[in-house]
Amino acid sequence: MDFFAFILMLFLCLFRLPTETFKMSKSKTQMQVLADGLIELFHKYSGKSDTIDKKEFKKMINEQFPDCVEYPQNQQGKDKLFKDLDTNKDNELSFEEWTRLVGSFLSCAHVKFHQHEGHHHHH
Ligand SMILES: [Ca+2]
Repeated sequence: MDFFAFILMLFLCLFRLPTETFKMSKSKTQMQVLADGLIELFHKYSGKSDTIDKKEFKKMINEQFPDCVEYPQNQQGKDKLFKDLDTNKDNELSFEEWTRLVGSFLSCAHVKFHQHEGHHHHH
C-alpha cells in the first residue's frame, strides 16, 4: 500500500465513524418502526426456534388475524392456509414465508379501510 492510499483509508475511517453515530441517533422512520413491530410479533409466536409451527400458527391466527374474512377460522381452513404458506414444506413457517401472510393481510386491511371510508362518505 502506498502512502496516498493509506491516507485515503485513514480519511475514510475518520469520516465513517461520525456518520454512523449520527445515523444511529436519528429517530427511526415510520417503516422501520413498523418492521420492528412485525419482527417482534413474529418472535412472539416463533419463540426461540425462529420459525412458527402449526400449533403456534393457529394461536397467532386466532389472536392476531381475526377480523379478515379471507382467513378461515375453522380448523380445516387454517390447515390449508398453513400448507399454502409453507412453501418449502418443512412444516414450519420461516419469517420469509410468514411475510406472505402479512402481505395478504395488509391487502385485505387496505380494502377494508377504503370500504370503511366509503361508508363514512355516504353518511
Ligand atoms: Ca417452511
